[in-house]
Amino acid sequence: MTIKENFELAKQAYAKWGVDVEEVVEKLKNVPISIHCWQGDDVAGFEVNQNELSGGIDVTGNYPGKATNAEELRSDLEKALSLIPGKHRVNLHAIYAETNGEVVERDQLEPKHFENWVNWAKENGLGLDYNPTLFSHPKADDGLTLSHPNEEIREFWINHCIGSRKIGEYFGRELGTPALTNIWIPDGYKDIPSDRLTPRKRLKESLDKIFAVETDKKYNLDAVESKVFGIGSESYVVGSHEFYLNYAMKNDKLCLLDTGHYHPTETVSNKISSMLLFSEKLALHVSRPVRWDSDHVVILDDELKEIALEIVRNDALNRVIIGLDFFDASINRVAAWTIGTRNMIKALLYAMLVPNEYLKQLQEEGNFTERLALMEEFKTYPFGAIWDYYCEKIGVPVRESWLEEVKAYEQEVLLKR
Ligand code: RNT
Ligand code: ZN
Repeated sequence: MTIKENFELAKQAYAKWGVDVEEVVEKLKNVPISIHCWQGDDVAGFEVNQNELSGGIDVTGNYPGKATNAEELRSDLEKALSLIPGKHRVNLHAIYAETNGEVVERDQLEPKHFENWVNWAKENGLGLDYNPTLFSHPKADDGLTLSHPNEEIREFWINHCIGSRKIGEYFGRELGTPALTNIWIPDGYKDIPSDRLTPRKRLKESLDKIFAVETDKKYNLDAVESKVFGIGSESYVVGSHEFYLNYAMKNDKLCLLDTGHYHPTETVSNKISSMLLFSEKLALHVSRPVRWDSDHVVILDDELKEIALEIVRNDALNRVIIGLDFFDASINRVAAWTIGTRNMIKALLYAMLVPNEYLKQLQEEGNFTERLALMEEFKTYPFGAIWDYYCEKIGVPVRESWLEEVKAYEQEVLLKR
């Protein structure tokens, strides 16, 4: 049976439940995923004076072939993008600036240092997102940045964040799609603090200064990302969930929820509906924590499907900005991007193929037997046939055939580095 024949059969199975598969496929094409550039080089960046990765995050593995400069990283991204259906975005960090061998301090970075990225994004029809980098830097060595007791250090990072928002605005203006500029800081303490309030007060003041500078919302959207703990900040993180949730609500900023940044039995899928009731937009870092915030490659697990279902069934595809955040150096990095991003898209497709309105109705009627029965049955509906058809229609490799391309790229490009 051909992919098309399989698709036709599957289409009938879904049509029985009122799901218009052709419509779903058209809709899915327009959902962008923000692909994080940092999977390609283990969050190293290309600063002239490169610092070791810090901030309580860690990349393990030494798979050969990581990108060592911006051209290599773009080439690797292009390879991955050619294997991923749809039009997407690339998420950059300040450490990916191109300064022509010149040392440029982070608070001095300007749009011109990202010109190559912007030209490349234009050529490839991509949107860009951005992040100031408040780690892997001598001024972050104390584990404190925007909440540091030393005013000079705080000022440095405040200026970096202001400059970053201007770079985000530049991306948005050039590319005709607003950039999400997301602030994540590592600030926290290894051991039990004697004062939780003062650092949070300083973080609040720093953020106020950062956002006092206006950027155009048409081009730049500001987000803040919370965390529960990091390596070396096990006992206390200044920018906790409650901190940023309140800050974002009061100051009209976006909350960014990273799926690895909550207590182990808490799920981001269960937070989305509450967030959507109180803010217009919400941002995600979809990741996969294994026992800790380990940033494993995203797989098509129950939580990923549940996140997708919450976005789709609440009609929030235009309100939830979906970004990825994982970094695995123990496998081929182009494959890591491809696997994780294809899975995110697969999860959205899966969610779009469920008769969500009918299932909602069952719940309203108190018919929990049928709700459970159908939710379980839909798990084995022929969604793979629709996925294969989608890949074929868009012109990316079907099923595992993308792997051959990654293997060839590894031989021809990655292993020669
Ligand atoms: C760290 C945060 C943050 C980083 C990236 C590199 O725990 O998740 O988003 O992973 O900014
Ligand atoms: Zn994150």
